[in-house]
Amino acid sequence: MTEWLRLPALASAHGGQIDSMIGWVHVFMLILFVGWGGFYLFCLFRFRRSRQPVANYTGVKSHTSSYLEVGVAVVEAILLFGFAIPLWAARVDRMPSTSEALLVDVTAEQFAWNAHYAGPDGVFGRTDIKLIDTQDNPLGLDRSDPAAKDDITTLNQLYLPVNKPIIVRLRSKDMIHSFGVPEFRVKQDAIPGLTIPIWFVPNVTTAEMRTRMGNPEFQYEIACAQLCGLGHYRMRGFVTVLGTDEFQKWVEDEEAKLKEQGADPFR
Ligand SMILES: [Cu+2]
Repeated sequence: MTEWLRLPALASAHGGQIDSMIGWVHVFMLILFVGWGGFYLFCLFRFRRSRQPVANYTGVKSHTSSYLEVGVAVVEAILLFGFAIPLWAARVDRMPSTSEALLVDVTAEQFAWNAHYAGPDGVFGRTDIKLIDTQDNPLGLDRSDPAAKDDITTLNQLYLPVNKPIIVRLRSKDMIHSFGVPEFRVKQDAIPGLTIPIWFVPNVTTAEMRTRMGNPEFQYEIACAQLCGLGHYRMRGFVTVLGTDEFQKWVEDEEAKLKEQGADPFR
């Protein structure tokens, strides 16, 4: 229905609602544009100098324009209260429960995206600002904490299972960044000092999207959508949406890697 908008391909459960709202806003704005443009042209013609050599100090007596103004305000109120606010409320208030969703902490920094998964135990390990090492431990994860032993961290790469609610808890280490994944119709600023949760259900795997688009290189991209410094242009990450089993396999592979590293006494 909204193909005419040429929006990016859609890959999340709630995205259709956002698209239809964008579509309606465009339709109403087109009506306004044609209406106001027509009125402007009418005034240019109706009040041209040859017809109206002297200014009329009484002005317009008819109330048509007031009714039109009220009509516009009503349509805008419908857009706001009928579409925008309920949609926003559904996105923000009705978070899925943490038992049915996958929780991922995403911490933005100049100029990278750090992801942190709780691992099979479902508990996020302790992090400490003193342990932060920009190269080896950008999140300051304390591996000596038992809950942290199985935690998975990734850089600029988010792996997500398909058709499962995902809650991303967004943070920032330095300045305002913005987590934007156009195909998921998700965009949220990451603000230093705040943890902001956002949720969505990715419903098309990366592999499926590649066949659908006929582009074997296709990747979902996390674009930083706030100008955050000189390296802003290269602050991008990727999201790989995997089938449920593939995601499980990825978790197991990461766990195996962690075990191997843990066995090394020099780490
Ligand atoms: Cu940024």
